[in-house]
Amino acid sequence: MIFTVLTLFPDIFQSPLQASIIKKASDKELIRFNIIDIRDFAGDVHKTCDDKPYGGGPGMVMKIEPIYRAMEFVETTYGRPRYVLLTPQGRPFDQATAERYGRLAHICLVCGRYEGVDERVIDCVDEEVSIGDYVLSGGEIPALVLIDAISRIIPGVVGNEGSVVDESFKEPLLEYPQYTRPEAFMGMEVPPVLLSGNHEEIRRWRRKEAIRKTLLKRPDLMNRFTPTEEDGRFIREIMEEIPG
Ligand code: 6GU
Repeated sequence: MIFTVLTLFPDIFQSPLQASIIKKASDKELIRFNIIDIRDFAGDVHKTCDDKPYGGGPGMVMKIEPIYRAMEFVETTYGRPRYVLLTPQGRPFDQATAERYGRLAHICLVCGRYEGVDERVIDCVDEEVSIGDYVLSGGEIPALVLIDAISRIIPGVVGNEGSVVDESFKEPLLEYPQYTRPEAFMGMEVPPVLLSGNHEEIRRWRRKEAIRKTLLKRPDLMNRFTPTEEDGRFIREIMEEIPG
């Protein structure tokens, strides 16, 4: 899969894409990055990419022309990708969206700046995405968030294929608690069931604790959860275990 990024700050992408899972995946050519500096497509000697808003008001607006020229360049080189503009006005990014993007051959992430882009850019892209309801200075960090979430869905990117399935929000539960050595640290002990070697008991414990964590920390996720008969028993047990 190809990730093209259109940005005024290509430097932001250097280290995050050269470490860990993403680095390994691009070494294996499972993913490929094409970080394009929008400024290279500015028409004037000053390489102007933003300007004052028509009608007045504070802040600067990203100009359409350099972005449009960069898109033309992308299309002559690779054909038309799916264009996604990163903006706080976009649809909230979630795991289902990551999975949909993971099936694309080529996605082009257009990084807007917080103050905004010329509205006509929005008409040129396929969709607008936000990563949450808070203010960031630009779409660069959101683009990296998408790249990470999408990459790990691509077969072969995450070493252990099983761990991808387990972490997936397909089952809208938080992960069960994990422990590793030592068995006891500063008086804090690993739950004995995990040392028992009884795989069925471990499975049941993990399932119940995943449900407990979700109920306590992210009760909103329970709306998308269809409990099995066993899950229903766990939920009732957890409710009875809560004091008061
Ligand atoms: Cl995609 N862009 C900006 N500038 N701020 C954001 C965002 C995107 N998502 C959340 N906040």
